[in-house]
Amino acid sequence: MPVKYLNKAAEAFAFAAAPVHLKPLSAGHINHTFLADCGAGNPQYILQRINTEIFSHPHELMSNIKGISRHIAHKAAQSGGDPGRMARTVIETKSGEDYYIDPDGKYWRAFLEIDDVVSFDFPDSPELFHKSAVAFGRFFKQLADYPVETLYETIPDFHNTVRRLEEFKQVLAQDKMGRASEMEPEIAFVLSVQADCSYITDRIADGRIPLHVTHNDAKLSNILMDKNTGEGVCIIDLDTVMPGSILYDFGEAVRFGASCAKEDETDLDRVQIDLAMFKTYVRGYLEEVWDGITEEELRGFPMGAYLMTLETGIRFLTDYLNGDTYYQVHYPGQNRDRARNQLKLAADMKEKINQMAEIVQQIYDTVKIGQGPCESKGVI
Ligand code: GN1
Ligand code: MG
Repeated sequence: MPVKYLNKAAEAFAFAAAPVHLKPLSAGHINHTFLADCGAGNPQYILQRINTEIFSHPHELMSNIKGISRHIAHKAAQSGGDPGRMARTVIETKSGEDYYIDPDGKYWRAFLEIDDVVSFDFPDSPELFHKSAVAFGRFFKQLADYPVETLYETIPDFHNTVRRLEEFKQVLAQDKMGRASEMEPEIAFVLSVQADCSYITDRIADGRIPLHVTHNDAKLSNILMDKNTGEGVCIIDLDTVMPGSILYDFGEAVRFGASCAKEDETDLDRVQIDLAMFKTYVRGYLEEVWDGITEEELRGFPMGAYLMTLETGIRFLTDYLNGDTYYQVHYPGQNRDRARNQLKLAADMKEKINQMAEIVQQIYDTVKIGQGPCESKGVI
């Protein structure tokens, strides 16, 4: 379906030249995204219509994104990197605003497109996945001294798994689409593991787990990687950067990238945690963050992976029961398939949680002995 006012929005931004082509990009379940091609010799831009049903305060959203992007650009410059590639550049409208409001009241924004990068929906190799872990580890470190209290909570309780469970129960009680009978095994699974949901929230509440600046949607597909070297260049999709736990980011990355199958795979026999890939991610991530985390956080890594997967499964299931009002679906039943996939993965992680814990501890000890990256120190 054509997106209304796309051309008008494209005209509103201070691009180097008028776009000659606006290409829809399929990435993401939430916003509508386009690549604005401004012709040979000119930069390209990302033009996005913000989903204000979900992000109801776009000015706060843009304030967060500008703040952290400037911070990352500064850190990149300090370490001799190219800030224009390593941080998101927000493009203002011709009248100097961070966003354009179309005649229907919809909000649009634009970013400079970064050249010679690719992103992946699935890690083709352990090397790639390792690089993605390093990229997210760096992101965490770069923002470690960012004033967390200045960030707006763009979606309150975003990773509050207990709240997500409550919402699920409310929607289930209504069963307004009559879909609950079709999802009985999945519903039974969620109800059987509900006591697990408070693992992170309890620890945040009593101070055992600290809040940091976290990405909160730290999946592989949200990293732009250099086409030639494969190194992580820039972390994107900064809408949910908020105060959060490192377990959210570690968990999201594992949920998405350490599964044997993609998030929408319908052959559930293929959906399970790949412990070798899990180990790869743990290694890359700990090589960066090992000296900036507490013992309690380290111990929580396997639960973080399991809970982010369970939470995502609960969210897809809730949306399916509720008539697909949150996530964009490309075919009827996609949220049902996504829910089955994620809940199967969560069940598999729960079974393997002790093995995951052993891997985390072993890698931590190894990284600590080597005081950083394992390979360069000859440790692994
Ligand atoms: C959504 O923006 P996108 O499509 O990358 C969602 C994440 C989910 C993810 C599932 C704001 O991410 O929380 O983990 O789908 N983002 C929002 O792939 O709800
Ligand atoms: Mg997102």
